[in-house]
Amino acid sequence: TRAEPTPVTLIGVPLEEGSGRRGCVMGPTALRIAGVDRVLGELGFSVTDKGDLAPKPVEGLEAQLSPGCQAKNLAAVAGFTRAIEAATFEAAQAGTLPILLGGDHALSMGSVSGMARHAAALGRPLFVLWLDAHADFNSVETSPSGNMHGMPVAFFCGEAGLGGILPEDRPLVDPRRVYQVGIRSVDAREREEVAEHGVNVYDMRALDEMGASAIIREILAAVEAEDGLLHVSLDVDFLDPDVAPGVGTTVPGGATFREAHLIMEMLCDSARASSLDLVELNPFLDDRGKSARILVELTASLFGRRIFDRPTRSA
Ligand code: 4U7
Ligand code: MN
Ligand code: MN
Ligand code: MN
Repeated sequence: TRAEPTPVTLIGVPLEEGSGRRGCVMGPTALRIAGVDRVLGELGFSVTDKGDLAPKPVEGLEAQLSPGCQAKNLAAVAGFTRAIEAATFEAAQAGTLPILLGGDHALSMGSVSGMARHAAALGRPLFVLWLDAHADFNSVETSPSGNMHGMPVAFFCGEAGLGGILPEDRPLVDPRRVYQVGIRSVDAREREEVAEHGVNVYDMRALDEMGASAIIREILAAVEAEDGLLHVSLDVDFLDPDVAPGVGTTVPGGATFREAHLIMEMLCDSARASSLDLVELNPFLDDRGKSARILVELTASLFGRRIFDRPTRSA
């Protein structure tokens, strides 16, 4: 638990061009209506809402793609990536904890890259906890869809084949510091890349066999061992579609609310989370605001709401 809580910066990202369908552009508004700023305020945090980001103008990137490679809506996603990277870096440098209100998962190209630059400035390693049904490790070469929300992990590890969006000397994330939980849909070539680069995958079977608490303890031990920063990226489809239907890429057999809730409580106890993405919420597909409300509940747990106080467990 923190003595003086770190102020929080909300950054809205009305991005849907990275996904294959419309609707994620409404995500930031739905999260605000569900009360993300209000619950954080009630928990004692000072909250600054930067409003919704506008993309920076980008030209000429398409020309760099080799034949047979695809990245749909590259200019739009690239423009957002530059704006998100800068806004996330600035919020972190100002001593606040950035929360990205998505928007599709392509936004993590920018948020994680911004946090990687912040961590590099501190001389500390950045770890990423990726809560998702998907590995999001496709490149412009391996992607079966061309949708860029399937590429962010490869991007911030420097493996997406997407040059020219951010400076070539940007700090990358070491794939061995990426921890994925809830994975249950991986493409054939993506699978090889994930293994080759040493991404740590706790798939749905691992979650069933080990339980959330053993998994999170292992991950936190790795982060603590290197005194790392920890970026948490929460894709709505990490959750089972019965729990959170407001997402375009539902995959059956996802995490329960209780598993997700426990993960957030344990992360809160560790006080390690440096930044958070809430992504892939598609309010157009949601059931009466259910998924937006669940994301806000999970955020509240990550920031200290608890059922009863208890002695702090050792990590
Ligand atoms: B999400 C997919 F082919 N792998 O690349 C792709 F199955 O951010 C899905 O995790 C990506 O929701 C899903 O298009 C991206 C597909
Ligand atoms: Mn994702
Ligand atoms: Mn996903
Ligand atoms: Mn490779």
